[in-house]
Amino acid sequence: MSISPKVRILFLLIFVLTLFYISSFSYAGAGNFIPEKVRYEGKTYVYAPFHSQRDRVFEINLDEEPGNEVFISFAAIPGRDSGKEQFFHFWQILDSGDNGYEAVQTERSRGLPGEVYFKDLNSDGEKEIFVFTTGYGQYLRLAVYSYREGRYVNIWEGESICGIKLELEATPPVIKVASSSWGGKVIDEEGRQLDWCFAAEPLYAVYAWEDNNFLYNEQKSNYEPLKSLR
Ligand SMILES: [Ca+2]
Ligand SMILES: [Ca+2]
Repeated sequence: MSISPKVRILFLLIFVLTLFYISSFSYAGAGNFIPEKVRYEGKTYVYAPFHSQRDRVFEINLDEEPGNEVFISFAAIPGRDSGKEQFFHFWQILDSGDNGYEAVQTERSRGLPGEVYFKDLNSDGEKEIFVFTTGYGQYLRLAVYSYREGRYVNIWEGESICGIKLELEATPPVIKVASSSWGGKVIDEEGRQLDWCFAAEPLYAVYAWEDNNFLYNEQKSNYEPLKSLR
């Protein structure tokens, strides 16, 4: 029995499309650590590959047990029945189990994670995690997570449109939240006194590592944030 060329082309087409279908669903981002789906607070979110350039994967030993854990962050959209195109940002900690790496903690983050740092500040053997995110309007946000009683909890969070400095090597480690120096007097190159200019050094509210958290430090600061932000 001979197969007509049209049928052959049809079978070839079905074969190629099947391969394409399988590959498009098995793609799971950087190093295959980024999941295709994530469950968070009872809802399913689907990985959004159009934001893959901002995926983050850090293989790092977070605790004192040998072997790396994996910290990942990525964007995902609500399951297809939500009818919304809104997307959310998540980070996860993966630990190696019997079936390879599995998520042991999933958190939704405000804004897209950028730089992430890890350092054990309270010497309990579990590294603290420092996640910088960018939000709408160029806001830079820093969230600090510490391992407390079995999971990472958010112990400090701050944001600023003027920047945030994280100085983990300082003694004690500090976070400096910048604020525009609106009332600052600035002397320009020709000796004129200006009320404010873009080149002025911003003011800083400084939070120093003390009592297992970053606490507002009046002596180190030249700017006092609202009490609700301390
Ligand atoms: Ca480990
Ligand atoms: Ca620690």
